[in-house]
Amino acid sequence: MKRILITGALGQIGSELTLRLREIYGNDHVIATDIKVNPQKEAATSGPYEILDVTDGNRMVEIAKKYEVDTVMHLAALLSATAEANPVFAWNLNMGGLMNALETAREIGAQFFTPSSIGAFGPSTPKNGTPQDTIMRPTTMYGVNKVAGELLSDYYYHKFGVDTRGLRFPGLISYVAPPGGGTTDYAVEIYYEAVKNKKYKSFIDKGTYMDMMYMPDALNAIVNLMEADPAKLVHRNSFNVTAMSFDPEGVAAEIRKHIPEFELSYAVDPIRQRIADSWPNSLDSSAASEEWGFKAEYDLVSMTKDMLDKISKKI
Ligand code: AKB
Repeated sequence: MKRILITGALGQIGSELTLRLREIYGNDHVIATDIKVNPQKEAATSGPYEILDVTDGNRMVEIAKKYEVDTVMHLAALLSATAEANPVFAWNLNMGGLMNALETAREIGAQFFTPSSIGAFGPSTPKNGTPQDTIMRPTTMYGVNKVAGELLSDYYYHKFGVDTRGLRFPGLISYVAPPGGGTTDYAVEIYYEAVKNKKYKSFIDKGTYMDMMYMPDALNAIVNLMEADPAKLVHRNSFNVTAMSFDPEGVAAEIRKHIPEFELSYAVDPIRQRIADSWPNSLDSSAASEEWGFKAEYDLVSMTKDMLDKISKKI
């Protein structure tokens, strides 16, 4: 049975991943950590919780040893738009945190997971059906961090034998914890605004396609990748994964099937638009399917129905 340390456990992925892993491996086997003091979230109250600033490597190792973990899942990071607004801080947090997490895994001999992103690609990457192995010359600080992170994770595998694995996540959509500071966040906001106000002003322009995935599929992908037979893995850091690709008009059209009066307008944010324009339209996730059986259950139709349903009950 795994014993897992999660950093950034109160963030968008961590809030749900912590609970999911506790269901599978037991509450005491999943150690949630985050920088927040006295949090009331379920991820902090349903099992062990420790305060951790990921730039403090000694404290990370101390917690990992205290709980005798055998797996480190490093989620704490700044997302694309926030990183673009604070590039030096983003480098220090995203790369410093990752280095500490990899060092922790190396020191205690743990398996390791960290998410990469579609942000690892750039304007010279093939835009449609973006291959697993292709040009990666991102033009954002977030993307630079993600490519460097992929390379660093592979380095720890080859150099030190750390069992590092990763996923290039698209925009993740969930009704549980809000994202913060991402370029794909519009695709979450649009559902909340549709339920609350029946209208939404998008900061991403019409015709801008990006990959997306519903959170339950993202959680399954993490669990399945970490349980995958290492002998079958040709790639490690990181696998393209996706479930759908749409632009704001596409998601609005699907919402209108449930809320016919829903109105979409635009107030494009030039910074986030520039980031989105540098990312792929749609990824090819066949390497993930072939090497460890990745398959997404939700498409735009089933996700929209579930999101609207769950948000209506929540607010
Ligand atoms: C972001 O928009 O920054 C993230 C991502 C795609 O990595 N959601």
